[in-house]
Amino acid sequence: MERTLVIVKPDGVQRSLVSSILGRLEIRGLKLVGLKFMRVTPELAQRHYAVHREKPFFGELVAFITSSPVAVAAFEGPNVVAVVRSIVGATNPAASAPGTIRGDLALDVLHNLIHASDAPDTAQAELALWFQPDELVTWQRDTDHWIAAES
Ligand code: D4T
Repeated sequence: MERTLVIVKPDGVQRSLVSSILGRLEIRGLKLVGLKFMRVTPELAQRHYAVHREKPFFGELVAFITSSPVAVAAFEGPNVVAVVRSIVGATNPAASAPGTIRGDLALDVLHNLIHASDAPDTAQAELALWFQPDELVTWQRDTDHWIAAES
């Protein structure tokens, strides 16, 4: 079963939107398999955003994600990477569809509330970066078979 990494960024935490944001993923039927609340070190931020190292916004991205605590979650489900990305909406909230997290709750590309892995292989690498193996919990949810045939 596929897993993905979700981070409620500092703006989501400061705006008291952690439960609203993670709740949208939970009520879709996705299964929570990891959850923690933490401050992000500059080293972790730089590793997480390494693909953006040459971009002009890299410095403010690292400063932003380290500016205040974040809530980090791992979700599991069929096609979870694509499903979560569709719930999150386009990177720039100005282009995010209404009904998506960013389309409903955000206005600015830096303050776009949430990170979600963009492909299954990046999800695996990001989960390994943000969680120790024993922080990810494999468990049987009693409602699984009511949500997806392959659960
Ligand atoms: P994340 O990685 O936060 O889930 O966002 P996306 O996957 O949707 O978008 P991304 O990797 O292209 O961008 C990472 C992060 O950088 C911020 N950003 C992006 C920014 O501040 N200015 C910009 O011009 C862009 C393109 C927003 C998300």
